[in-house]
Amino acid sequence: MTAARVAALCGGVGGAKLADGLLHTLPGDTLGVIVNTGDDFEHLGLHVSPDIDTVVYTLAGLANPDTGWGRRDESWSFMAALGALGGPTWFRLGDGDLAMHVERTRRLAAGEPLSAIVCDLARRLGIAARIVPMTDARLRTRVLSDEGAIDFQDYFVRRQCGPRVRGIAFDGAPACRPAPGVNELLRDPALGAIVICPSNPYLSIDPILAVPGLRESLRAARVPVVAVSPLIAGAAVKGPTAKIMAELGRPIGADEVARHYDDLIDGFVLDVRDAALAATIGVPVRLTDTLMKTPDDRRRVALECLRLAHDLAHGPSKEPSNDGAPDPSPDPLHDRSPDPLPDPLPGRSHAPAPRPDPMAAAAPGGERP
Ligand code: FO1
Repeated sequence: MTAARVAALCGGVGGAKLADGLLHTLPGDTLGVIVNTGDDFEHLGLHVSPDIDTVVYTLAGLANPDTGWGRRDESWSFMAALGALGGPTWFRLGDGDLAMHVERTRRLAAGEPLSAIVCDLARRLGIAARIVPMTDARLRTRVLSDEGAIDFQDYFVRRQCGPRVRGIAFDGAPACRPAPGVNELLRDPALGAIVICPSNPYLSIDPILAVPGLRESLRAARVPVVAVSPLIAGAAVKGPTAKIMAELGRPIGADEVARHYDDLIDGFVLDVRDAALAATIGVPVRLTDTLMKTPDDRRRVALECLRLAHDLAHGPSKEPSNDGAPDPSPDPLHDRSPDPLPDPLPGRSHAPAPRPDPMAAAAPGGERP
């Protein structure tokens, strides 16, 4: 069987953990990660790309295990010195992390596109996956709150997600194009699956989908698109997903997240604690413990995504899910009732044409071959 490529759409901490699980489950250089840059901002004269850096540090094994963002074994001399001078310290840049922002800013000022810089820095840090910013252009997420429009990092870090959210805007989106590499990943003939990581759907995945053409590329992909729930029993593992759902007047639950991706996904990975919701989700569901505390957890969730994608493309595999629960979708390709997609994409998910198998050469629970 061909070892298929997998493309993942990813935000910060939670998404990066699954990307790491995929990296350590898939063979060789078969993973591509399309990352949100709506959180990027200019701070202290530097271009900061928080989600890109979280993914880079996580896949390089350099991430701070306590925060999920920034670098492990970090020192904070710069922040202390800046604070002593009366400079802004609400957004903490560690000494090692600072090098990333300085170097990226230098290369951007010299005219290199963000995608080329990220690709090179990831290679230098020994990352086998392809990490691609969603766009090289300027798209900025802004939170429309009861206190007015707030820049993303002001909302998320400085205001600790306090203001009540009325809506979310993606400034600059209409003028953006997908970065080089994005469409190549999504249209790769060797692609076997697309995974939407358990990132905040409104703040982290929607900005990616707001890049013109990207949603259409996803819908046109002739491979299964599977999403992983960022909610467990109505609560986010980290971050304000549930709070934002409440403030936007949406029901709070994993089933609502699946509905949010309604026109895009062919399958959904749901936490075992939410098993009762499975019947209300309009696409085949795979149950597992989605909490990713350890590297094994990351690989387990990754494997469940790949198994679901495999089943969607080729029919159910014989392997049981890790939680031992019966497969809730014994024949997912013929079990979509009612079909949530008008299926504008003839052949998608149901295409008889052989596809690369995302399970081929996956390393269940083991190290990368
Ligand atoms: N998040 C915080 O909550 N506080 C910080 O001081 C902070 C600094 C920071 C520095 C570099 C970086 O790449 C990320 C950083 N983050 C910080 C995380 C980040 O701003 C958010 O988690 C994401 O934008 C949301 O995904």
